[in-house]
This record gives sequence, structure tokens and C-alpha cells, in this order.
Amino acid sequence: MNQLVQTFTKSILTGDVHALLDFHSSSIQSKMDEINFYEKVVKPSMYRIGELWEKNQITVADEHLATATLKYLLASLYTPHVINETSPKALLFCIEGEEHSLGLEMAHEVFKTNDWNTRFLGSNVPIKDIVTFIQSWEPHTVAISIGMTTELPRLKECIQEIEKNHPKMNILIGGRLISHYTLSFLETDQITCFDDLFELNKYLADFSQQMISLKV
Ligand code: B12
Repeated sequence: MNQLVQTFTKSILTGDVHALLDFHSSSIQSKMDEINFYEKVVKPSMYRIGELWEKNQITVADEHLATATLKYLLASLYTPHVINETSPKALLFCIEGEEHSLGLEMAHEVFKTNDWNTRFLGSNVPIKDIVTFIQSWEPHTVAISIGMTTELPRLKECIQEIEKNHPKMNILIGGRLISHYTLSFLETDQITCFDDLFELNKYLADFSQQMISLKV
């Protein structure tokens, strides 16, 4: 773990949001862009917190404080988003039973910086409500995050429901499980899996490029 990640982890565990904001503006902002910050600092720091928690070196309360402090920092850094109704539309959510939404929040930022029109539903969304939302809002793409192995059957069910009701829907999937395992049921033409936000950013940039060349 590098020094930056170590100091960041300590700061979120102490819950001092002002010190953390200072640390971010003095040591992090000057060194890296937003995606590098998420991938190289936030992700390893939260994975480290997971390890400490697993080994009983921190308590559930410590982990909750770290999560809340991080959410405060991220909320203060997110870019204001002016929705462009003509932009491609993406619906972002975690399936029912899945509470790990921090990674999806960061993926949302990547969509916003690529000028997509988004709806972020957050964690724990029932499958039937996702299908209803898709019917009324008609997104081009859905983006799903999965962190828990126990939620895999529900992910499968959710994809089947989306494909049954919207066979042409573009489905993007990321999260801890996707970067750790190869899941054969996700290998279809309609589904793209992402190990990290660099891949998502490239995919969205290529998508915009294709849209521009189609218009020319
Ligand atoms: C914070 C945390 C929580 C928080 C979540 C808060 C929140 N709003 O997100 C809370 C306290 C709610 C929580 C609860 C639980 N958790 Co928890 N949690 C974590 C922890 C420490 C960090 C997760 C995190 O934020 N990671 C940081 C983000 C940035 O990483 P990420 O999600 O992978 O996202 C990155 C990429 O994957 C990608 N990405 C993510 N989504 C998407 C989507 C798209 C479309 C794209 C393109 C990319 C993308 O971008 C991100 C940036 O790179 C992990 C440890 C770990 N190793 O992950 C455990 C962990 C995931 N939790 C675990 C467990 C067991 C639980 C609980 C069961 C604990 C309990 N007994 O209650 C519950 C289950 C809740 C539920 N039903 O979902 C286990 C999971 C084991 C498993 N079975 O798979 C872990 C691994 C801890 C451990 N080592 O055991 N948890």
C-alpha cells in the first residue's frame, strides 16, 4: 500500500472531514485526475478497510465511520451535472439485496463527465421496479454494480428480466465481483463487463465518437 493510500485510509477512519478535505486539496488533487483518484486511492483504501474489518482489526462502527466520511468527501467533489436531454441515457442501480453502492457512485461520475443523461437509483432496487423504470424512461443503457457473491443469482434473474422485456438493452456491469471473477452467464452480445473506471471511460469516449461519426 503506498503512502497516499495509507494516509487516506487513516484519515477516513478518524472521521475528520475537514482534515480529509485539506489532505485531498493539498496532496491528492495536484497529483491526479478524478478517475485516478477513485482507482488508485479510494478503491485500495476501501479494500484495505475490508481486510482490517475481516481480521477484526477494526469494528463495524469504524468501517461505517470510514464509509460515511468518504461519502461526505465524494459528495463535496462531485461535478454539478447539467442534464442534456438529447444525450444518451443511462440508468444506474444496484440490484435488490446489494448495498455496496460507492463504486456505482464513482461510475456515475464517469458517465456525467462524458455528458450522459443519467438516473442514479443507488442500492437495493427491486427487479420489477427496474423493469417499470426502464419502460417509462427508456434508457439506451443500464449500468449495474455487484459486490456480493451472495447476490449473483439475483443478478442473473435481473438480467433475464431486462432481456425478456427489453431484448436490445445495452447492459454494462461492474463492481468487485466483476473484477475478481469470470462469470460465463455474462458473456453475451448485449452485456459488457468492466474491471475498472478506466475501461468505462474509454468505452463511453468510443461510444461518443461513434455517435459523432454517425451524425456526420
Ligand atoms: C463499505 C463496505 C460496506 C458498506 C457499503 C456502503 C455503501 N454505500 O457502499 C456497508 C456497511 C453497507 C456494507 C455492508 C455489508 N458488507 Co460490505 N464492504 C464494504 C467494503 C469495506 C468496501 C466496499 C467499497 O466501497 N469498495 C470501494 C469501491 C470503490 O470499490 P468497488 O465497489 O469494487 O467499485 C470499483 C469498481 O469495482 C468499479 N465499479 C463498481 N461498480 C461499477 C459499476 C459499473 C457499471 C462500472 C463500469 C464499474 C463499477 O468502480 C469502482 C472504482 O474502481 C468491502 C471490502 C471490499 N473488499 O470491497 C466490504 C465487503 C464487500 N462487504 C462484505 C460483507 C460480507 C458485507 C455484509 C454482509 C456485512 C454484514 N454482516 O452485514 C453487508 C451486506 C450488505 C448488502 N446486503 O449488500 C464482504 C463481501 C463478501 C461477499 N460475500 O462477497 C466484503 C468484501 C468485506 C469482506 N472482506 O468480507 N459493506
